[in-house]
Amino acid sequence: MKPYIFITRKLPDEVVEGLQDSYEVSMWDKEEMPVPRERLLEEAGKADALLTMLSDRIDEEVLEAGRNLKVVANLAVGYDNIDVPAATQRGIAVCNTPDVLTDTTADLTFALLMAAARRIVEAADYIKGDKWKSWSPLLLAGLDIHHKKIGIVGMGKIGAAVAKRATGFEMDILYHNRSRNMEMEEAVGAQYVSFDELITESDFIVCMTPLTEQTRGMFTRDVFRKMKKTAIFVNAARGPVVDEGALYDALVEGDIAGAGLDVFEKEPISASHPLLKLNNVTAIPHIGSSSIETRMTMMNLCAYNISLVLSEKEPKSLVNKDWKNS
Ligand code: 8YV
Repeated sequence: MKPYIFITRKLPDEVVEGLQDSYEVSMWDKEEMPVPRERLLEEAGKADALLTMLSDRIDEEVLEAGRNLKVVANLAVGYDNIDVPAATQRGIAVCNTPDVLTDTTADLTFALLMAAARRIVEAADYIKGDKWKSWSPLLLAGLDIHHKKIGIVGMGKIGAAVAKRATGFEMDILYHNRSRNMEMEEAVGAQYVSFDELITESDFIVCMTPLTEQTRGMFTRDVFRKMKKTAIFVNAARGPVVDEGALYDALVEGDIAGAGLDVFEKEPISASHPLLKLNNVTAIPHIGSSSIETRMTMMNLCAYNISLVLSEKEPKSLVNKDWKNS
């Protein structure tokens, strides 16, 4: 009998076909997301490998159900949806997709910053909505980006790639991180500062931090109040790092000028979400790594990691280095 792989979302045929020679593969191919809990538990009970999405909660219950489970390959660099210690305890490898999405996500983050600053979405709606009848000097005037101060919270690989892009706009770069990244400081001339200094001094505050118990809810109303009134807040990391109610109030009451958001507290959000009612919010549906090239590479990397673990080889990108020692 071939080992069994369950994939929690429909993937392109070319990715799945590559697995079908050696494995039995099935997929959740419905619109509904995430996979209903009962089905996920049932599949985990049969599977040797799971190929999962950020929207799947892979907690202790799922891992416990996975009697034959050897690997969970998450289609993301982040893995805050997976109980990694519980997987390690059970000798299950957790794999992610680092590096391959760094530049794509940094491109999108910068695009979001630019769109929010220069009101690109509002301007596009204006012209398509047939409102361009006249002209005034301040028609759809936005904020400059070049020579301004960008503050990056979370200086991992994607944060560093955003900083690199900021040098092209001759921006001053501040950053805050758990630890200093001297190599990056030298490469782009970034300055390490406290979180307080970053939020008070920056014109653009870009959140690139992973979601952890330390970062959950770190952007509070108090934090937004300390920002410049002309500041733009960009979040392309994780929604729950921000208190969304506080962000809404900050935008409505003018604590900050605008926000560019790729991520939300609870995804997907509907059009009735309060933040989507605001003109000073540029919102997109969690597409940071979504270029065709990068998403294909990410899917193939997940498939490759699964095939490596199932043939008792070391996976290419492993989160829990100690998975075999449990
Ligand atoms: C996801 C992301 O890959 O990699 C991450 O951590 O947030 C995105 O790139 C994407 O949302 C699919 O789950």
